[in-house]
Amino acid sequence: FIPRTTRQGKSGRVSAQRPQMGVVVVSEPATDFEVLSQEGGEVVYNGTLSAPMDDVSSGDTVQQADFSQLRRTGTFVLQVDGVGQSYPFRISPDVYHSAFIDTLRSYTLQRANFVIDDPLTGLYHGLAHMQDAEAAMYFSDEFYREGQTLDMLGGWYDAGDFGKYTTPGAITVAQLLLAYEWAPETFTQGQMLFPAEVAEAAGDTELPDLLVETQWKLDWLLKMQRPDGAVYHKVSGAEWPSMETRPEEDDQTRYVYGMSTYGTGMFAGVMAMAARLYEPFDPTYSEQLLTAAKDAFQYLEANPEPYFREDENQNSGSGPYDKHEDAEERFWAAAELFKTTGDARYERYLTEHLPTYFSEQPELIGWLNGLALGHWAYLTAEHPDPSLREQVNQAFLDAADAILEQVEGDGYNTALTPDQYTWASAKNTVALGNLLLMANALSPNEAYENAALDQIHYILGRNATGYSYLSGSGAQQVQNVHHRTWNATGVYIPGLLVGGPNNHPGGDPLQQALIEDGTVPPAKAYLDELESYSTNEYAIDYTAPVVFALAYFSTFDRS
Ligand code: 9MR
Repeated sequence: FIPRTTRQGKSGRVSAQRPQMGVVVVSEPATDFEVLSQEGGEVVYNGTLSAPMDDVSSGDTVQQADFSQLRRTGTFVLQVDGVGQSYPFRISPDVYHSAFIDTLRSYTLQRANFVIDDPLTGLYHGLAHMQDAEAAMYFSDEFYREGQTLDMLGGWYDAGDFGKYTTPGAITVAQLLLAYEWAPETFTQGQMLFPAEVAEAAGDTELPDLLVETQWKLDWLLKMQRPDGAVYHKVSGAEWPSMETRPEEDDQTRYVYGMSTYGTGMFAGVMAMAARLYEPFDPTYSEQLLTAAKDAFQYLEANPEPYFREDENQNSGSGPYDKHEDAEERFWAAAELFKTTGDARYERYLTEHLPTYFSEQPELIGWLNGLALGHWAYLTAEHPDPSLREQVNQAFLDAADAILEQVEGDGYNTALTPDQYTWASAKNTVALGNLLLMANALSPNEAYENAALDQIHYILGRNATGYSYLSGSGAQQVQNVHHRTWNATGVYIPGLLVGGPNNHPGGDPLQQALIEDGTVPPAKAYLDELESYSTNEYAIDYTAPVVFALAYFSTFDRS
């Protein structure tokens, strides 16, 4: 029995068009359902269940309970005689508010090289990884020799590990900035309830909190750029610290690892975007960001072949994030620079070097693919070529229609096909939903919007395991997240999206054992266990699309 969370309209009222729906897992078909107020058990709604359907990804037979007509706020339970009662769920205009703020705050709590002393969660750790001030080159290139040290202080830790990586960093900041660009009024000063150290460091800036926080990562990314414009891939230790290691205790040498052209493209994309958005607050900083973007792009222009790291095999204490092609990221870089500067030479680069990518269907935004961001930048640039714009528009809508078809045919209305329960499936679900929100902006269609909201319902618990994959939200919350700081301090950290079900866990032995005999369906291939890093780790790029979606769906008290 999985209750569906409820969305409120932008007006702050529950909108009549937004379906509220629970999913009932059945062994014997049932016909009717009731919604009861939690206090007092008063029946507030009676309805008829949809016909049973077999859900392929979960192996469940499910029926849906639509109670869109229920117009009351409060806390309720859904009941089906002979089947049981759901978890209590709330219908209220501010139902996503705390999840939204938690996801924003999660970035502050991931800061590296910073004292974290957070009165809200109780999380505390001292200054850590200060050896990043002298991160050692792992290899020699034409600029630095092996062992030479560079200042790489700053940024966020990537995940449950302490590595700092360019590509998930860039794609994360880009999605946060996109959320800001869509609805700047959603992001205010004071909303992130910064711990005192963060507020103090921010000083008397006019920036909304979100841009204070993204600047923390942007500043680090700037340090990752080589003198010739290319961008190094990561900074990390050469060994994985144990899960009991507090950040302050991890005193191993930290290294700078080799550059990639796909990362250089992502860097150019996010810097060009940031240059545009910081401009009204800080023109000098904006200029610095734009120069960095142009330098990175110039490197790509001069180096047309994809390139991925001279030290590719060095992943013994950090993630590979390997991608050996870079066309999508080149597209994003050029399109974003075209949008920010209006300079036609960037559009010319696209038509000369990447002509087929205008009509290529975008994939979900993630470190593996930046094309959707490039498409979006081109679609929203001031003077794109009308026929190329139409190609991009059509490709975007075709991708959205395919996603919508999957969502509508799925027992739990997820965007994932049965073979898409892979690493980071929970992130992928929401990111697919976000493509629908973007499509809705191009060609308004309520079905797109509702299907995007379905993905938020999915991660918050209306799914085949019943877990909310977002820590701190939902009825059955993840408890044993693969996160060193959480585990070593024992402090529950809200706002972290875990990977979710994963039917292709690679080397994760726990998860491998779970799926080995083939009886666990893909949508249930999940373990809420500390060691299950392929299903239960969090990463900054997992939560990023959730911020975008929650910014879209939340209305909160701005008074
Ligand atoms: O999110 C990443 C996923 O897409 C990859 O398939 C996986 C294996 O390479 O790595 C995931 O990222 C991890 C990274 O490599 C290291 N930090 C933790 C990340 C989340 O598990």
